[in-house]
Amino acid sequence: MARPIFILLFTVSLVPLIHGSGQGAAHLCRAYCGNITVDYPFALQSGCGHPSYRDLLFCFNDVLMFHISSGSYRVLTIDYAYRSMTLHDPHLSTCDSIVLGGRGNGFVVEHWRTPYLSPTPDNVFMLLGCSAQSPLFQGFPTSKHMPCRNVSGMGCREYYGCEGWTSVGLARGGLGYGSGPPVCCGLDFEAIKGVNLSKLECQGYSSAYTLAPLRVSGPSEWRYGIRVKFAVEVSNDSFCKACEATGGSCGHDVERFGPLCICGSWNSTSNCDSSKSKQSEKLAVN
Ligand SMILES: *[C@@H]1O[C@H](CO)[C@@H](O)[C@H](O)[C@H]1NC(C)=O
Ligand SMILES: *[C@@H]1O[C@H](CO)[C@@H](O)[C@H](O)[C@H]1NC(C)=O
Ligand SMILES: *[C@@H]1O[C@H](CO)[C@@H](O)[C@H](O)[C@H]1NC(C)=O
Ligand SMILES: *[C@@H]1O[C@H](CO)[C@@H](O)[C@H](O)[C@H]1NC(C)=O
Ligand SMILES: CC(=O)N[C@H]1CO[C@H](CO)[C@@H](O)[C@@H]1O
Repeated sequence: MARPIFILLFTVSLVPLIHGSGQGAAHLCRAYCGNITVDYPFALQSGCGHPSYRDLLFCFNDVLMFHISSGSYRVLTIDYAYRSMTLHDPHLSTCDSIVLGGRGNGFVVEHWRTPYLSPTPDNVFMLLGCSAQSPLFQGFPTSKHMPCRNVSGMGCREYYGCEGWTSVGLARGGLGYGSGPPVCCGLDFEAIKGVNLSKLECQGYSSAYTLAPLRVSGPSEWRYGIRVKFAVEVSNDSFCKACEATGGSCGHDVERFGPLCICGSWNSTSNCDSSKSKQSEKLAVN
């Protein structure tokens, strides 16, 4: 007689348990934009992902956009294993097309985000048409001691060989050997900490990266775009691992930015197996 009632009670109390600790919440924060997967530490939803990447990515008509203080960039790829992403700025100069006139975004990250987001050390920024008064050249009395250099085997000497120079009225080759500042100055991001074209008094820029250890022969084969690395604190990664292991999705408190494990119908500050409501559900089952 008591048996059917017991089974009924057992089943009813088991439902929220399966829902809470099952796979239901695990991918609650995962999203897709076009063919790009947006997952921890990134998110498209408020409260999801790591707080350092909040208000960073937006999806418009299946196009994933990356927004920082210098502007918006299209996200081409996100590599979660190597913690890097590649970005595209339509006004960035390539080998075929040199864009002057200061319309490019450059690359300036909000100060609070810099520990978590910066261009990779093997990404070369080539600043184009900078004035002699540019802060870049201050403190370098002769053109022999410019801060400009090659990065990962990519530099201006090769870039001067590009087809694009002819369309801006500058002859290919032989640029940068005059008395004034060079027309192109290659740098890694660490050297300048920000590519602000108006502050640096430059007319344009290019950015290229190689996918090491591949060696490419010339500037027509470099990949143009900005390669950015992202890093989250290791300590918070363990919080996230514990959260995901219990079926949750990693997020944060939208007001205080502390870590939060999103467990479906409720949130936990540790993981989805450790809340009072959860414990009471377990007691009910027993
Ligand atoms: C994603 O789509 C773009 C075009 O929309 C394509 O160029 C790219 O190769 C695709 N990437 C993957 C991983 O399918
Ligand atoms: C859980 O956290 C997310 C993100 O902060 C929030 O949007 C949601 O309302 C919270 N849910 C509950 C039940 O508190
Ligand atoms: C770039 O520099 C200019 C001039 O110093 C400044 O007004 C502007 O806010 C800077 N832009 C960014 C994105 O930091
Ligand atoms: C690097 O810079 C030097 C001197 O400007 C140049 O001769 C060389 O071709 C550049 N490229 C590489 C790949 O080293
Ligand atoms: C930036 C951030 O979210 N830091 C948090 C990492 O996790 C610890 C606790 O595990 C928090 O105290 C930090 O605020």
